Amino acid sequence: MTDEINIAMGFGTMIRYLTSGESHGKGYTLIIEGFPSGFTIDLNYIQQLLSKRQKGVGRSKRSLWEDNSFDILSGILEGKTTGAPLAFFIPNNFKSQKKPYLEKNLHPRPGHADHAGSIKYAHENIIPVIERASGRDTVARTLCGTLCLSFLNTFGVESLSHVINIGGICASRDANFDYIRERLQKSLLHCANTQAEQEMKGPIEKATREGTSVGGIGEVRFRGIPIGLGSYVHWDRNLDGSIAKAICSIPGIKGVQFGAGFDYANLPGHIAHDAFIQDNGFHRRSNHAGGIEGGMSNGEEIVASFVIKPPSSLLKPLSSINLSSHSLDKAFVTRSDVCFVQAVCIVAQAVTGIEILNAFLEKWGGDSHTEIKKHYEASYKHSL
Ligand code: EPS
Repeated sequence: MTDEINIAMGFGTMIRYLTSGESHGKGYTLIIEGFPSGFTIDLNYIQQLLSKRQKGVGRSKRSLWEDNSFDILSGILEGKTTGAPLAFFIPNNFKSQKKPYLEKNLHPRPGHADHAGSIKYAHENIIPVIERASGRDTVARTLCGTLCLSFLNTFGVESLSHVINIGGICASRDANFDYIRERLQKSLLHCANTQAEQEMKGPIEKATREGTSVGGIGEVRFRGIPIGLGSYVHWDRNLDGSIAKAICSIPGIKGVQFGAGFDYANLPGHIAHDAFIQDNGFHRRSNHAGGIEGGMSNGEEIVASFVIKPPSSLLKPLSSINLSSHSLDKAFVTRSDVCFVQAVCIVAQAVTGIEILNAFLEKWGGDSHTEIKKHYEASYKHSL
C-alpha cells in the first residue's frame, strides 16, 4: 500500500489515560493506552518536568521531601515503548512525616470540591473528597504529558510554559519563545521577567503572613506545529476546544484564553485578525489567534493562557458549614500551598501536549514511531 493511499484512509489511534490515587495514600497509578511503540523514553526529561512541577515559591513543605521517583510497571522494554498499555506507579513519600487527615473532617473549604463532592458521593465526612480532589494527582498527568511532549519533539514541536501574573504582578507577554526559554533556566518562579519575578514574591510572602493565598496567570506556548491539526468539521475534534477542556480540568483553573483571548472584545476586526505577510514564505503580521483558526492549527505558535485561583485551604479559614450539626462553622485548616501558579503552568504544558499529540495522531497516526514518521513525511511532501 502506498503512503498516498494510507493518508487518504486516515488513522486516528488516540492516547487515553487514567490516573488513580490519593494525596496521602500509597501513591498514584497512571495507565496510558495507545502510545505508539518504538519510542525511546527520556527519563531525564521526565524527571526534569516533574521536579519543576513540584517546586515554586509558596508550595507546602511537602514539596521538600517528595522526590517524584516512579516505577515503570509495563509497556516499556529496554527503554522503548512496546505498544502495550504503559503503567507507572508514583509513590507518595511520607517517610517519617506524620500523615494528616486521619480524623473525621466535617468542615468543607469554600472554593474546594469538599462540599459538593461529599454530597454527591454521600460521604459522611469530606476526607475521601480531599484525598482525591488533590493537586497531587497532577503528578500523574504531568508524567503522561511529558511522554507526549518528548514524542512531539521528534517531529520538531517545542513547548514551554511560564508564569505571567502572580497576585496582580504582571510579566510582559510579548517576549519571544527563545528568550523566555533561556530566562526560565535561571528563574525561581518560572517567570521570564526578572524584575516581575522579584516583585511576585511580595504577594506570596504577604499572603503567607496573613494566612491567605494567592493566584495568578500562566501561559503555554507550542511552536513547530504543522498546519491543520484539529478540525473545523467536527465539534469534538476542534483543537482549541480540546486544549481548553484539558487545561480547565486541572484543579484551580477558572478560565482559558487563546492568543488575544478576551482582548478581542476591544479590537476592531482589521487589527484583531492576523493578516498574511510575505517574507521568505507566508507568515502572519501578528498572532492574536494564538495559532488556532477555525479549530485548527494555522502554523503559528499555539499560545494559551489560563487563570489560576488562589488555593482554597486557608490558615485563616472562611465561614463554612458543619456537615453533622448543619450549623455555620469555620472551614478546616490544613498545611497547604499558598500559591501553586508555577506548578499549574507545568501541568498545563503537559496536558496541552497530550491534546496536541492526539490531534497529530489523528492525522498521521500509526502503531509505531517509525510508521508515524513515514506518514508524516509523506504527507508533509504533499502539502508543499
Ligand atoms: C494539596 C495540598 C498539599 C499540596 C498537594 C496538594 O499537600 P499536603 O496537604 O500534603 O501538604 O502539596 O500537592 C502535592 C503534593 C503535589 O504534588 O502537587 C491539596 O490539598 O490539594
